[in-house]
Formats: sequence, structure tokens, C-alpha cells
Amino acid sequence: MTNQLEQVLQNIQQRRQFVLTSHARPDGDAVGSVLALAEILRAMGKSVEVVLSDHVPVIYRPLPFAETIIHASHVNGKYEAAIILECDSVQRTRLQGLEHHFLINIDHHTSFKTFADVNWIDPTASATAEMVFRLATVAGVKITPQIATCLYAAVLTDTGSFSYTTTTARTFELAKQLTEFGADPARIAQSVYFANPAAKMHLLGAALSSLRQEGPMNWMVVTRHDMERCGALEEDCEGLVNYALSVAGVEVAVFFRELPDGRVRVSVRSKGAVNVAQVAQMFGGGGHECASGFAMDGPVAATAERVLALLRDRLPNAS
Ligand SMILES: [Mn+2]
Repeated sequence: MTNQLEQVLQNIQQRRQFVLTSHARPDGDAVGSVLALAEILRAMGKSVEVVLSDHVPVIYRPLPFAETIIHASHVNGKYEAAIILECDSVQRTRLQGLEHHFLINIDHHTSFKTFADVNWIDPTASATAEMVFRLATVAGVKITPQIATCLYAAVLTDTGSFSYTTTTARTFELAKQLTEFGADPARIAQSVYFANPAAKMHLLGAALSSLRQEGPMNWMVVTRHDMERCGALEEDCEGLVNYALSVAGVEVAVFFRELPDGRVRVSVRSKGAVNVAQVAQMFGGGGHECASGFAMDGPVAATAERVLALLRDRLPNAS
């Protein structure tokens, strides 16, 4: 692990111009980690641009430097290296033009795909942000309150508010240090959890009224019609699956969403009994043991049947 970090650091030190990116439909870890790493590299005297293929979700726009993120579908080759965070493939970035660059991969997912020229993968990290923090420490870069804020928001959201199995004493040690470096836990929680667009709450209503349970398995469906009726954006679907998982006795929850092109976006969450990263990989997706996602061809009823059948087999007390 240490060797991989040193190799990443060495390759950063040898270069000056970087492009940083993360996955499409960025979450808190994606946005927080790229923003923090960009500042860390700038403190090391590097020139950095952050490019994401999708817009930054509204709840993450108050993060420091979020306004510097470039929204584009391709990168132009004036960089000496591209650093890809939180991705298990170049394709996950949905950015064109990265493949011509020297690629550095920093990720904490369990799929262990060493797709880049230099790969640092640590599945024991609670968030990619934890790895970014370690990089800054080893590089001797001072953590400013702004960097601490970005990293804290990433860890807070990627651990499900310190509730997933990846949460360890190390996670709290990190949160403690970030707080000491100037992150404000209450203010960050306010902007992430208490600043929802009204449309998201209406969409939650639609999702909850579709809730179905079968033993330890719960699922919800959101149709294109639901999205239109609620005036909801794609990012408003983020986290809705957790309401299905929050029911007593439920071990695994699935959220199905009809996409504009007729495909179906599937989010799967587990309380630990089922490794949902493995399930996602079978359908060409990825994620963590307790949180994963992928897209499949519709229609939604057929998609649901395939996914639910697979999960049914994997649940320990399948009824
Ligand atoms: Mn993450």
C-alpha cells in the first residue's frame, strides 16, 4: 500500500500539469476528493484543472472551489498526467481523450482493476478522501480549512454518515483531524442533508408509494413519468434507496429508475449480509460491498425480475 502511494507521489513530483477527474454522476466522495486533491497539488506548485462529465449536484456546490470544476465531455491533451479518482475504469469518467494521457488511478473500491499506468487501490479506506488525506500528509502539504471541508464532506457522505461497515476507528480519527484542521461538521451536514430541493421530496413520495417488500428484500421503482411530474433531476434520486433499506428486517434494497433512453438505472444497498458490489459487477457495474450500481436494458419490470432473482439466491434466509 505504502509503495503504491509512494509511486503515485513520485509520479506527481516528476510532472507539472495535471487534469483531475472522477466518475460520471459524481457523489460526495468524487467531488470532495477531486477538489481537495486539486488544492493539494496546487500547494505543491502544480498546475491543475478539474474536469467532470456531469454537473456538480446542487448539495455539493457550496464546497470550496466547486466553482472551478469544468463541466465537459472531453479533455484536450495539454496535461502531463491525468489523475482519476474513485473509478474502476477510464469509462466510468465518461470523459473522452483521457486514454492518451499518463494515467494515475486512486480508488478504494474492491474490484482491483489496475487500468492505469500507476494504480493505488486501498479497499480498506472508508473513502477516496481518506487516501487523498494520506497523500497530503506524506507529501507534507498543510491541510487548510477548505481542503478539510472538502475531505470531511466526502467521508461523511461515503460512509453514509459514519454508518457503513467501512467505518472504523480510523475513520473517526480522520474526522477528528479534519475537524481540527477547520472542517465544520454541523455546517457541512446542514448543506448536505438539510438543503434538499423540494422536487427531491416529491420524488421521494413517489418512490415510497412504489415500495414493495419480499422478506428481507425491499425495492422501489421511479418511472420517467414520476421524474417529469415531480420536476426532478437525476441527482434527486441520490440516496432514495436508503429509505427502502431503512425498514426493520430488510437486508437488501434496490432502487430502479427508468432512464430517458429506456434503459434502467439500478442502485443496490445492503446491510452487510449480501455483497452487492459482486452483484453489480455481474451486470457491468461497480461499487462497494454495501452500495453499488449499474445500468441495464429495460423494460423496468423485466430488469427488476432479473436483479431480484439474483439477490433472492444470495440472501441467507431466502424465503
Ligand atoms: Mn468513494
